[in-house]
Amino acid sequence: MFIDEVEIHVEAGKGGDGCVSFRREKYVPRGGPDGGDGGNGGSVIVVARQGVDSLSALAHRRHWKAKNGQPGRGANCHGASADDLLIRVPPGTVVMDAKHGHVLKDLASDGDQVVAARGGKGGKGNTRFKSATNQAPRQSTPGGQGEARTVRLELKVIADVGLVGKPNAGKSTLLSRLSRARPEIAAYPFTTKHPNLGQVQIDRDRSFIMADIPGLIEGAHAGVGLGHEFLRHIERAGILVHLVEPEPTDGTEPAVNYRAIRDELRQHDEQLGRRPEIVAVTKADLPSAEEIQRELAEELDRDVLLISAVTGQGLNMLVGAIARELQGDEQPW
Ligand SMILES: Nc1nc2c(ncn2[C@@H]2O[C@H](COP(=O)(O)OP(=O)(O)OP(=O)(O)O)[C@@H](O)[C@H]2O)c(=O)[nH]1
Ligand SMILES: [Mg+2]
Repeated sequence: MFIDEVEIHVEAGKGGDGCVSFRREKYVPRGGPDGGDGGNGGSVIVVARQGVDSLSALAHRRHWKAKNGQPGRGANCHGASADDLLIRVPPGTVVMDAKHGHVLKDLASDGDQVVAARGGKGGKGNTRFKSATNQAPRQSTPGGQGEARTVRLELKVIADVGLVGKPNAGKSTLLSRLSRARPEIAAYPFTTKHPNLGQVQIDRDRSFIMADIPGLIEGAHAGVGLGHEFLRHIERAGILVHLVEPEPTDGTEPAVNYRAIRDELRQHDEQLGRRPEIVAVTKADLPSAEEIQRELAEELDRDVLLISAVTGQGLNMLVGAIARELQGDEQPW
């Protein structure tokens, strides 16, 4: 399952208590204080790591507790500090305080991290309280409490380009052809149940992230089908690529399908309706594809590409058009 929102409870470790102890050795009468300090409690740290691709692993475990620091001991032994507990999340995860709603940190890139709960400091042993006037202190301090809080993690899928279209339009096939992503592909609608991301190379130094979301159907903005939950992922995409199937198996008209998706996008979010859009008729290898493309271009009075993820036809043009749009180049293609 692709999980993009979770709430977890994090609890840092308590600091170890300081120790009260006195040196007791043969031939050393009234040895001084030798109680060591407690170790620090472990903190809970949320860290963004490339390669972690969803919050799924966190959905199964609500409580995350770091270990306590060890208490100090005699002979001036300090207690060991506990290791920090690392919670690995994908880059693009926003860490929030669930109770107060404020953002602790937006972990945008690989390696970004935030202390979600700070470990308690170790207490001081009685050695620390030794002074000229008090040679045999019986004082020590307890270890500090670790912080605890509920944090909310939200993964913002950051895609440059969002693929939209009816179920079965060929979105996943296109993504698999253009990137190394391997989404499930099948000859029936609603194959894709969660967003897939892939990195598409334009040339040696330039690339963009493309998101494939579940197919949209009428009523998607109101929660029908699967795509609605994921429309918010493409809210952040700069460009939409709208795929239109030339020969829908349900016998519907390509142009009608195109309009239906446009309506869903607009009704979900007015902004989304105004996003730059590249339209492409898919499955160019099918006999009717070329004619459908011509008709659609005429009807919409705009450019419509013709592509086939199977034969590769038109894919360079599509990537070129996306690249130009990403650069903000108004040049017509
Ligand atoms: N002939 C032909 N078939 C294609 C092409 N692209 C995709 N298909 C087929 O169309 C069917 C649907 O493809 P998918 O990529 O799963 O479609 P989708 O848009 O991701 O569908 P959902 O995930 O269900 O919304 C599969 O049987 C593909 O093999 C193409 O360029 N030519
Ligand atoms: Mg799919």
